[in-house]
Amino acid sequence: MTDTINVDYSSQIPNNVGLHQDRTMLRALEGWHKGYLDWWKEMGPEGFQNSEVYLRTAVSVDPQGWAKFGYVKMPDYRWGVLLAPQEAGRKVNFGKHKGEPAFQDVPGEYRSMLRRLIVIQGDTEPASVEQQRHLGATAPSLYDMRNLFQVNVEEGRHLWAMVYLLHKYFGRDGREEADELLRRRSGHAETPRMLGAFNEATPDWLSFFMFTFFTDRDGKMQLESLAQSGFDPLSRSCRFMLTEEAHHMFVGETGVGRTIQRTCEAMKKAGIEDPYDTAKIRALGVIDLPLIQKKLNMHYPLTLDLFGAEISTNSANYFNAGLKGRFGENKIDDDHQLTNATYPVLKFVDGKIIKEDVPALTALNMRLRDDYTEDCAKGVERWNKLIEKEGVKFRLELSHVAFNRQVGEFKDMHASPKGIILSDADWAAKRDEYLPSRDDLAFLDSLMKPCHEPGQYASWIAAPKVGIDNKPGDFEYVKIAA
Ligand code: BYC
Repeated sequence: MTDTINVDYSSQIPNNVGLHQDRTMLRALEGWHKGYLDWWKEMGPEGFQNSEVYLRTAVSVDPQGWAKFGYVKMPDYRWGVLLAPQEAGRKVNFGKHKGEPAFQDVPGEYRSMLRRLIVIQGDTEPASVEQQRHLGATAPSLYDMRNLFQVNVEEGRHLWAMVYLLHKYFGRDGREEADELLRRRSGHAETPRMLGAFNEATPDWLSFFMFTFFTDRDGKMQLESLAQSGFDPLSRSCRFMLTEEAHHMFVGETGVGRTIQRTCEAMKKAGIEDPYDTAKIRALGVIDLPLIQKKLNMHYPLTLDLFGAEISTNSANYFNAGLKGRFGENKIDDDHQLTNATYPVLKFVDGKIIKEDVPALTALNMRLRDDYTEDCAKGVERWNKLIEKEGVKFRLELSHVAFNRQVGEFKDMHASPKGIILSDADWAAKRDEYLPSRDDLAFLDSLMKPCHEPGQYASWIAAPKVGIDNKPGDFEYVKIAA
């Protein structure tokens, strides 16, 4: 019988889905594994592939103890296929099949829709690894380097999770899609990744932290919605992925938080009160708060774009079919079919931003985006608390949803971060006040010097409050020369 809690490590692909009982499937996945390792070597973290990294590996799907920590060389990481245990009697909880038993196989009529959702989700995972591949060389500490690699190997595992679904449930075209996931490349002119934000560069560590705060949080929202899926294997995959995702957002939130902390402390020590006295602040080797705001202004809208158009028949179809629900679907008190419900959507009409009620079924992207914004705002407030505590007069803010958008209602207009509509000329004149300028990026680049001594941190970032797995401050998280 398949043990669905503990992971079988006897085959090349650790799993709790009984792969040893399905030789054909195991062979197909082993074939894909070769291509995956080639991709990892070519597009995964640059350098450090022979270093011993103190990583956690999922060994069980039991929430009480699912991971173990130990030194691993990244190419030897055991990327497994792990699904949360099946819930007996689970039903489809929303859409037109509400109340029917959850789908254990792919419903024929929804095959292409479901495949598309799985492929889009899968595509983001290797994309992020590709985006972050150069960062090891400029890690501000061994602690941060280890966190980067942890995030990378787990995104690799999330790719595995989607590839398993494609192989298991979509036959030949699923296998072809799985191969394509290894062929596309972030930022490539001919074969780019599927969604906008995943083709952007991650040139420095502040970008990495902003990405893991903002974009991994989109991951959380999308995975939460897919975890509601009536297609049970997708739901079970996403539920387990969410367990790992929490650490990624922690890396982002504490990474930006530690950057803020260091800046405020350095300002205080130097007797600088004005947060806009950027020349003096930068001379201290720390990142001024207005530049942190500009980076936020860059990453938040890029991530808002990942929610798709405000009004989307695709999202209505996913919901009706019972394939993708809302954030916290099972906790929402309504008919879960949205028969007569409406939802307020922001639109750009006749040169003005207006709010309009539309059928809730078509506004599901907008609703998820609103839930996302609420979650982001709480994190930004936690950063503001740090600044306040240090006595610096500055507040970070989320930009208006109309600011700097490439997808949806606001893609063909310009607005300031406060939501004031701007002419093209005004935008061109003000752009560098809102977003990192060339000089800002050159300054950030100048700070990106590696710091590889255990317990030491680059000038611009504070040490973490606690170590990973409660390790002491001078723990050697990466044995670089191993
Ligand atoms: N870039 O009807 P619409 C994560 C396309 S992150 C380029 O609004 P829909 C992670 C769209 O494909 C989470 N194109 O689309 C984080 C469509 O094209 P077609 C990833 C875009 O389907 C960090 C057209 O525009 N998971 O896990 O309602 C590290 C019309 O759009 C974009 C998911 O996203 C874009 N940003 O909404 C690692 C979940 N947006 O059909 C990992 C699965 C839209 O006209 N995906 N388009 O050719 C979905 O649920 C939906 O596909 C989307 C888009 C929410 C992405």
